[in-house]
Amino acid sequence: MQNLMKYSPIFCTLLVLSSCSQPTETVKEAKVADITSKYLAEPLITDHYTADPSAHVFDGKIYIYPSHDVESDVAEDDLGAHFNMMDYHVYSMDSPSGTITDHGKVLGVDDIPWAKRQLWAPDAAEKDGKYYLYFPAKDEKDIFKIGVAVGDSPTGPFTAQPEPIKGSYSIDPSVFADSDGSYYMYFGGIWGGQLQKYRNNKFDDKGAAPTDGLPADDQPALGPIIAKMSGDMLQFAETPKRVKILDENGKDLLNGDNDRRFFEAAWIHKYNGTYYLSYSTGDTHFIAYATGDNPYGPFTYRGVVLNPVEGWTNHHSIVEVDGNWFIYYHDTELSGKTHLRNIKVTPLKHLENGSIETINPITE
Ligand code: FUB
Repeated sequence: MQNLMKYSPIFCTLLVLSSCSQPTETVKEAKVADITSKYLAEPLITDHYTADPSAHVFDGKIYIYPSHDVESDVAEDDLGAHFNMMDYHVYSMDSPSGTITDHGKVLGVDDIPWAKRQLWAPDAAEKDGKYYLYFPAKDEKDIFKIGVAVGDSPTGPFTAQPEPIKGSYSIDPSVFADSDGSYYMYFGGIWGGQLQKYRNNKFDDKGAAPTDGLPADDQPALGPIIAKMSGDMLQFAETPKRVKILDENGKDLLNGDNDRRFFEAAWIHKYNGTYYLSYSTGDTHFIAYATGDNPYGPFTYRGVVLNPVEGWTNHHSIVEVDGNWFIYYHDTELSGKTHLRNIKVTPLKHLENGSIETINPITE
């Protein structure tokens, strides 16, 4: 039996922040590193809890689309019910070591006709001057679906479509803009993210425990799901497919290979023509990566991008800014509670042989 302590707090509370205020526009100094700290980087935002940062450069500026963590009265469970987020803020930075601006609340659960609760990790994309905010949320039946909201600016406001994306399920959408003008959504997460309840895009609920429905340990692990986006960015243009992640011998990573198999938080970036799929291994807390020669894969496991952070979850994005690469990620430095996280940024290095240098978020 795997460890069922997903989303349980690991560290005691060090500091309690107010998470209810709704600033209109606030500006904070961002600190990329502090040599007196045991952490590689410092929290970018200190007046809200933020997590799962999806960073993009739109029109020369960095925009960050994170989850907005809050304390609520929902009891903690192994499916992450206490990750009870209710809205999204958008942030921007001129450079990864510059100041960060909070553009305020851009979408709330009450603005989404089909969503009941739990606005988890979002992402955004730009096409032809329109901006698309993609987000997972639970519907009336407590089933995660993925929605989209549209705006005229990277900072919104965003208007949600009346229904979730047809054929969408599970969590952690990330939308990759390929150099040929195609857009692909990657999504999925196991345990609380419900991916194990689906086979071939069909809901097949095998039970309520986080691991019910997972393949046996000697069977291929579940992978993230990919679908090309329609021209209007509002629907899938094709039937979603499972992405395969292979080991060094060309065999599927197995479900029991917890240090390397996919759990949640898929992200794609392209470097020197190679597609890099990075993802969280969940219960073993790594951000791992695998490479392939096209968006659909298969991808071959290559190693670890980011070692475990403080807190249970590990979730990131990788972005190129003026020819340099950065990873945005989170930990629980401010709160000590795994569901009240804070986002950070640090440089990421591609090595000459195509691998990525492993980053240690805790330096002692
Ligand atoms: O923020 C809620 C969930 O925690 C995300 O969707 C997962 O990726 C994990 O970071």
